[in-house]
Amino acid sequence: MKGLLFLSLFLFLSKFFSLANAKYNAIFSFGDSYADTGNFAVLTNSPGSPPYGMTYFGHPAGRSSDGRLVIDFIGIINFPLTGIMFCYVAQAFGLPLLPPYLAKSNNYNQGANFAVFGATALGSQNNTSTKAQQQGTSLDVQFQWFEELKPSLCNTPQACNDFFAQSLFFVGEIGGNDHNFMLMAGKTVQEVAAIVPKIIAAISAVAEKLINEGATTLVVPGILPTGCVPVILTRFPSQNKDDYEPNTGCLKNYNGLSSLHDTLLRNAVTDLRAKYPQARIIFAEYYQPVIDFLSNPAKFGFTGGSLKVCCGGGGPYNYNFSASCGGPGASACSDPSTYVNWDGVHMTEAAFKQVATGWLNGPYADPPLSSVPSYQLAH
Ligand SMILES: *[C@@H]1O[C@H](CO)[C@@H](O)[C@H](O)[C@H]1NC(C)=O
Ligand SMILES: *[C@@H]1O[C@H](CO)[C@@H](O)[C@H](O)[C@H]1NC(C)=O
Ligand SMILES: CC(=O)N[C@H]1CO[C@H](CO)[C@@H](O)[C@@H]1O
Repeated sequence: MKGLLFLSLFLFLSKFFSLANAKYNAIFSFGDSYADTGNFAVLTNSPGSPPYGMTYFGHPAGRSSDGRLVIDFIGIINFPLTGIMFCYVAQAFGLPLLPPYLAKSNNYNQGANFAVFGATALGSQNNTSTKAQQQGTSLDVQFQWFEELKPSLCNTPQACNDFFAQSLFFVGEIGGNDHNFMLMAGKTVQEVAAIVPKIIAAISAVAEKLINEGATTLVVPGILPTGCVPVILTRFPSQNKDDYEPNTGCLKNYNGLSSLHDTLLRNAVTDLRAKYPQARIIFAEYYQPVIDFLSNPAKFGFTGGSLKVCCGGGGPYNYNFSASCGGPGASACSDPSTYVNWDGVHMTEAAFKQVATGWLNGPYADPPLSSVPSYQLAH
């Protein structure tokens, strides 16, 4: 019964995403809570609290949303056969679709997720993001985990080259926490802007290391429009109407910071493409989809809430620093699929799904994933 259900779901999704050529043999993902499918849950020995996971899993499932993340949707369509099984197993046992590396599951032959809630792009050598440093989960650490895993995946340089040439790599979303932690700690937009080139250099360095390991297909996502994040809107309210974008209600100068990040990251991707012509590097966006959702929520089905969060504890954006989602004093809206934002920082499954579709078929990725030949053997 369940198997049948997921078979139909799969058939629906494959049609939906029109992915006839899904041929990657593995997915490797680096990033923060936007991509974490259970690593932080292992670190804290807890999958999270209800109502996280309420929409898809029916229980907290180590993800910062009510359901699946972008990587979950893309994972399903890229494993056409095992996707059914993964889905089924995931549903039955609360396991993630893409196994989190820290869970030390025995089999990472079809990929691993190194992303961790709270992770930053900058490592401990740069004292800007104290929270994630303490956690020891920054992007450079995640790359070390990849290196640790490698011997179990392939054992000669040629075998590794071949294996990674047929794999899909996600380098992010990462860097959003570097911005947010510094802003919340009291650094000004100008001060953070001065550190953005370092953040980009850290992301680009890991993408380059992966290419040198044999990766030929990489997705490098940008960050969210920080000025649209309910936590930032709540923490930095302005009396001046001009500080807000008229079409979205987001804070202009914080969005400017995110635009700077994305512009520099795009430039870094352009440089990598020039340096490594054999690599297909996709720049994927969170910025534009969020702006689109907020500019015209009804068009995307977000009739319940755009800037107002689904799961919160009151206040103008339903985000309350003393009553956040999963804790006392907060509760979820009745239909998360009609909201863009889940908990003040993260998106709902419904929003993630539309972002995933936009990465696969456009317009939110350059080039769209479905237009990239699924893999190319390295020489
Ligand atoms: C790193 O940052 C923390 C918190 O801002 C500060 O207390 C500490 O002195 C800093 N360490 C160095 C080496 O700058
Ligand atoms: C925020 O949460 C606290 C603790 O539950 C509550 O006392 C307060 O009224 C809430 N604020 C708003 C604006 O709802
Ligand atoms: C990862 C990263 O950005 N590291 C930098 C930290 O800061 C030092 C000194 O400014 C740089 O040399 C590193 O490249």
